[in-house]
Amino acid sequence: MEDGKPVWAPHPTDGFQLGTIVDIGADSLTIEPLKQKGKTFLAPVNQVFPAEDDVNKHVEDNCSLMYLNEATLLNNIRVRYSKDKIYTFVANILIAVNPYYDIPKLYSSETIKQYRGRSLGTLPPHVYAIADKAYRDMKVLKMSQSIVVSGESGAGKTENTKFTVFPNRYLTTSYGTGQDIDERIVEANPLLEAFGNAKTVRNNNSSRFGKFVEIHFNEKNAVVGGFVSHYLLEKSRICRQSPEERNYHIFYRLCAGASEDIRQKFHLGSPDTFRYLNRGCTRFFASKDTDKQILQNRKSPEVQSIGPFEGPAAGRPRRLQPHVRGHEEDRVVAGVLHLGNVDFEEAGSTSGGCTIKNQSSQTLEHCAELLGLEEEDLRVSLTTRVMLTTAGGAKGTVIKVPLKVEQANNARDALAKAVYSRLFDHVVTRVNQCFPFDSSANFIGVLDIAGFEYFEHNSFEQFCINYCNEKLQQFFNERILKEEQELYQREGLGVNEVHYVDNQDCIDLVEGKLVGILDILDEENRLPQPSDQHFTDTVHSKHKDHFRLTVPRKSKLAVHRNVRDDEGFIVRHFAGAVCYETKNNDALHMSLECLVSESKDRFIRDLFENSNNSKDMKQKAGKLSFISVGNKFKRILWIRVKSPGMVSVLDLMQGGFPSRAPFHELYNMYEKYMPPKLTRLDPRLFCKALFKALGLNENDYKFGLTKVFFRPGKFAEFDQIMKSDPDHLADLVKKVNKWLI
Ligand code: AOV
Ligand code: MG
Repeated sequence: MEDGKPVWAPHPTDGFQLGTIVDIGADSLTIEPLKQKGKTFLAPVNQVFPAEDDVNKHVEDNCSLMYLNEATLLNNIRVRYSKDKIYTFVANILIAVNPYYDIPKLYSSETIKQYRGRSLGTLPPHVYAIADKAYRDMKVLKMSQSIVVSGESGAGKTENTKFTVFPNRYLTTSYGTGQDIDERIVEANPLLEAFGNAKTVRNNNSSRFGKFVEIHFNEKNAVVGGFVSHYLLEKSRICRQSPEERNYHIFYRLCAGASEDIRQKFHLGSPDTFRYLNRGCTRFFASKDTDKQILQNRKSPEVQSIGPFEGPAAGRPRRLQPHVRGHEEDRVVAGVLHLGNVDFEEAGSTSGGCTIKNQSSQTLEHCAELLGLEEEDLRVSLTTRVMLTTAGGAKGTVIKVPLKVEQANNARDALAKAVYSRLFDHVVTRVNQCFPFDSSANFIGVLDIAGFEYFEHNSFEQFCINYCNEKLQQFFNERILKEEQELYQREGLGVNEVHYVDNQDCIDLVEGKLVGILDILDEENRLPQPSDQHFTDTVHSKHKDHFRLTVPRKSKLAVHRNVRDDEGFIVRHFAGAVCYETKNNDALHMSLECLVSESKDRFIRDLFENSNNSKDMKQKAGKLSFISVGNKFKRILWIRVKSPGMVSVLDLMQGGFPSRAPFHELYNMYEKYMPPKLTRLDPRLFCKALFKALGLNENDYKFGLTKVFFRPGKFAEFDQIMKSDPDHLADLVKKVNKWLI
């Protein structure tokens, strides 16, 4: 970095601030901020980055920056964002910033038309450009394509997914057949969001499940169908939310939007009257995806839009029909709410067990009625646990063990989680039944999963989500690496290797054979008496000095909550360290599971019988497994700003030639400094002559077929030489002339 040249230095709230270096220490630099002359501060050397000459200029592809680093990338995105240009490329990756308002015409049908059939890079960055690229690749390569959306909660993953695949959106609008399949794919989404999205502190419409949406095309490349796979619905939310968060939207819609008739039939009251809602936030929100419809007309179409499945007219794809009778799904949702209100107290006897508190309230009765169970059976199953005993040699004697209050609470919650998650499976199955599927040749898939997350308490759910993100990061690194290498090859650079640090060790820690955390967990479950503590101990003992794994320190929290401080482990992910608790209260007792799977109610019975076995689900099961999805990814969309993921991509690119400029652009930029003799050359030769004359180090740049590629920072160095003092330039011109002769 040169004296007096502006640099980006860390700023406590803005990320980076402009300044100049006034002194250089052993491992830190003294910076004087441009805005506060005289107020110098120290910054670590590796957190100070060279700035572009004009910090108000922006580029569509970050790779055309003279200096590509975390700070210039952020600044470029910031400048663009202030002009409502929310999309930016980094080579083939698209970065999107959430504008939190509807930018006029950004997604209009005119815009959709513009992007149709146009190559990536010919129009401003847009999610439509990625969608069209996926479509054209599918057509040319005759191979299914996938788009991966990633980013932290609230980044805009789901919205961008919708702009890509859901109706009136890019793929179905551009390449639909105009039949009602397009509309059907649209109808599916609000339904999925009603059951699988919730208000969190980060996002009023946070997706609490991952999904892979496929749009299917026939031989002629027209839209013919769709399929949705889902995974990892967050179950803990069904029973409890943080004070500022809510349960799944459907609960509130039912409480507020159901007709009087239904309210009475299902014994519904306001959200405040239900334990599964009233410990979280019970307010309604007017934003477009949460409660607007309820608040506007006190009626939610979702509540009515799926009813008993009427079966297809022969051969005809089915549609999600608004229906008038049944309300099966709503009934189950109401059943879960009433189940949550069942309370236990210590039994007066010496049994050590518990009984249902406040027996005169009709909670248990309502719950049993809605779930098609006998009240007495439900009472017994919630307060006792059936065990097989081998005592006294009498094999297989069934005994009923009374549950303590805390155990009964856990059993009740486990039942609620099982019922609701089966219901969610069913909703997805129903959605899929509405899409035709026969004539598919290829598909374009969009993967929208929950981003990396950590809370005060992290359970197995966060562990799975973060593991997924770790895999995604790895896949992404490999993909970018491959694409960079392919580009270098196309341009004839003769560079084969780009070095970077990967996260394989973290992935091995999770999925390694026998010693990986997942295998250890499986093994634990096979023991006669699995225990949280034994599992935790095994994890620690198998990975004693693993860089990625540590024992949590004794925290105040642990003391306070009466949890042993070693009941868990800390994993150092690419995106940060997360402490996972290993206590497991979720197990559904066999007796409870049997009870509901033998419900008098056919709908409930089917939930427990079919949800995992339906043919469709099985056929598609491969897609639920992350790795097989990973192997199919072809096209990448990356929605992420100022995240460890983006930084890691930059790191990766720094190993190669991250800055690039087409010959003709360089020609236009520097033509005016050069003598006519040189400017008569075609742009490629012009650049060659210039570089040769400058005597640039050949390791710092490479000539491709259409562009010059620069090592990190070298583009800017070159630019500086070109724009330096007149004497130097005259000298340079002489050199060029000499070289030309
Ligand atoms: P997420 O999917 O990335 O979070 P969403 O896609 O739900 O985030 O975006 C959150 C909210 O931001 C949306 O409800 C919109 O109000 C707004 N928004 C996002 N992108 C746009 C856009 N391009 N134009 C206008 N508004 C937008 V999470 O699912 O929490 O990880 O689990
Ligand atoms: Mg989402």
